[in-house]
Amino acid sequence: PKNELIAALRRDETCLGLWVGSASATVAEIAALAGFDWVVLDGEHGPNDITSLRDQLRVLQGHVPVAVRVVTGADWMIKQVLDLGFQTVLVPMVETGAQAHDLAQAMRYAPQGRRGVGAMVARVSGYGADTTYMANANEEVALMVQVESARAIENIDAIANTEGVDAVFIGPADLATDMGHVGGYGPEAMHPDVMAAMTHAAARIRAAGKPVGIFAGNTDQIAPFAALGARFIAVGSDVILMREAFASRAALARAS
Ligand code: 3PY
Repeated sequence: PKNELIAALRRDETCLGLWVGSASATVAEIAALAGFDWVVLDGEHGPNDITSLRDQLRVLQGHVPVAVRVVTGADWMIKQVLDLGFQTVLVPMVETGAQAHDLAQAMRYAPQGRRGVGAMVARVSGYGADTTYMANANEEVALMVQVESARAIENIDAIANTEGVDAVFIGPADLATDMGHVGGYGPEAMHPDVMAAMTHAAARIRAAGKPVGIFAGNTDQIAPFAALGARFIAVGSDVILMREAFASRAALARAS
């Protein structure tokens, strides 16, 4: 199938998404129906394994485009999520062009890369029912790399211009923390030094012709982060939203 998410980003459309880190298929199912343009399943910080990712993908597919954030860009991990049927893979903590190039190779079959063959018996091909899968896979998978350290910002041109990198995602929390503004989901991410680094990175990513992604840790950050030129914007996280809703209901009930 066509990767509708990367196609929309290449048309420069704004795509608003939800971060799902609870590793719960029920939460994923609720997210599927909530009206977002995409959902990302967080395998880096959420307590996911390959079977929890599969179960969440099953309830999301057909409703909303899904991306997965892997723990690291190791070949075996990328292979497993692609064989499950994820098309868009977000890899955290990418700091150099060489790393980005290596990840691009892991995502695609030869001659563009070195992805292992096995998808023809995996979920992504209907367990072999879709014999056309391999012919189109290299065009329909999308690699998003996350830049979230001062070193990554220094190397932004090399990373963004790497062939096979389809989008670059700025991680404000990690970037702010790496720059000495620890935490990163609140005002730390809006510190002028962090904003300057993100403004520079976003401009360079767009100059390379690649879509810019970003995570807004709270609603105050959505507009300023969009103004950087970001189009792939996570506007909330299931865990944070549930905590806020639970705490506010408990407080309201006590006050009633
Ligand atoms: C960051 O903000 O550092 C992220 O990786 C998204 O939560």
